[in-house]
Amino acid sequence: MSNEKKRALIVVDVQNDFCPGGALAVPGGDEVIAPLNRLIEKFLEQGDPVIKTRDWHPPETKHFADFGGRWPVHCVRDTPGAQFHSAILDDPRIIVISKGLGNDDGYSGFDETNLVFLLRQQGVEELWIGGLATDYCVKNTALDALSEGFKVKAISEAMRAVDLTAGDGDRAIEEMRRAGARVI
Ligand code: VGL
Ligand code: ZN
Repeated sequence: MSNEKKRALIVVDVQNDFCPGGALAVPGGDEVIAPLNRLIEKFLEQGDPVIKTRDWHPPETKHFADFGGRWPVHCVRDTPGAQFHSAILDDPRIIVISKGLGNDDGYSGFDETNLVFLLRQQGVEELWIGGLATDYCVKNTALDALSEGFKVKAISEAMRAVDLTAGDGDRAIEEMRRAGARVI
């Protein structure tokens, strides 16, 4: 047995609506695809779990500005905007976690999902995290992972920020680092 920690890759919300042309396009959002695809291949090759999260909202939710929230309508379940970007690798071994199913923001992949159960069941200790967007779902997923006791590697080249306020992405990375993530 090697003494390496059992690891998993979390690919956060690489969906059409967060990529250029989408309803809530993250600047350079599609640039995360190439580095994430390389990692997906590597993890699958080594038999390590790969998890994709997806924002999967109902048509009416307080998450959307129309109903009192902050965001334009995006990633409504079962619509083209909620589909994974066609260039991000697909594979039957990849586990999909849907989040944001109700009235809450549901930024974190751990929020009202079975992600923690699934990771513990597989003996995972370390999470590699990238995707969209740095300042919301990536950050909240990383912070929850740290609170749950996982080691976290935040893959900076494989994430992009909404940056509603300039510098939000950089501040999010700093926050993840301060909470104990290794930024790589
Ligand atoms: C996200 C804003 C709204 C994200 C989701 O995936 O980071 N951001 N919903
Ligand atoms: Zn959302």
